[in-house]
Parts: sequence; C-alpha cells; structure tokens
Amino acid sequence: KSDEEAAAKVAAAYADSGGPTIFDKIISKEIPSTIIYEDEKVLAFRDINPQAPVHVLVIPKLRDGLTQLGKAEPRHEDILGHLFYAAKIVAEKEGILDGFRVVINNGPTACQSVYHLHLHVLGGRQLKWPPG
Ligand code: DGP
Repeated sequence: KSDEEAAAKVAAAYADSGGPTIFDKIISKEIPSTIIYEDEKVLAFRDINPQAPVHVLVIPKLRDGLTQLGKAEPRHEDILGHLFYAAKIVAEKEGILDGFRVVINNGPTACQSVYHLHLHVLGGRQLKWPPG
C-alpha cells in the first residue's frame, strides 16, 4: 500500500466523527492560502500539493454534512451547482477554459484525504486519461 492510500484510510476513519478539518482553518483564514475566488458560499484556493500548473480546490464554506459527495442529499443541490459554477469561474480566471479537469475524490478507495467536500480544478498542461 502506498503512503497516500494509508493516509486516506486514516482520514476516512476520522471523518466519520464529523470532526473539523484543515479546511475550516482555511475558511476562517487562520491558515493562509492563495485565494483565487470567493463569495458568500464558496472559497477557491490553490492546492498545497499541486498536481498540475493550475490546481485549485473549490469548497463550500458551510460543510452542512457534505464530508464527501457520497453524503449528498436533496438539500445540497443548490450548493453543488454553485460549486460547479465556481469551478468554471476559476478556470476562466486561471486562463485554462480551453482545457481543464474537475475531480472529486470520494472515500478512501479514491484517496480522499480531507473530509470536507472539495472540487479539484486541474489544468495548465496536457492531462492524461485515464487518471491514476
Ligand atoms: P483529497 O485527496 O481529494 O481529499 O484532496 C485534499 C487536498 O487538500 C490535497 O490535494 C492537498 C490539499 N490540502 C491539504 N491540506 C492543505 C492546506 O493546508 N492548504 C492547502 N492549500 N491545501 C491543502
């Protein structure tokens, strides 16, 4: 098992508690981040461990039970739509509208490591398919 998979499993076990994540401190600006876009509902900031020249995370400011996409309920439809539209705004601001990827890792099998829903917006290079 890779370190990444092991870390994802530990994070998933912890996530079941619904406890706070590092993203709470990013939202409160206790932990600094490079913000690309922000409005009343979402925050978009550069990933600390970029996998492409552009790698931005888009998160809801209010988690409201959305530790992962797999926990989505009908009440989340508006915020889910808003997150995707914010991903488009990020791509536009970063100049990658012609080619970018939006990824959501859901659960340990997908190597999710932070249990606060987030969209990865990736681009700025030729992306390969299938992803790893
Ligand atoms: P995932 O593996 O899909 O759960 O992605 C979580 C991402 O969060 C990962 O790519 C690294 C990023 N990340 C973790 N901690 C921090 C942090 O403190 N600051 C920033 N900017 N990104 C972080």
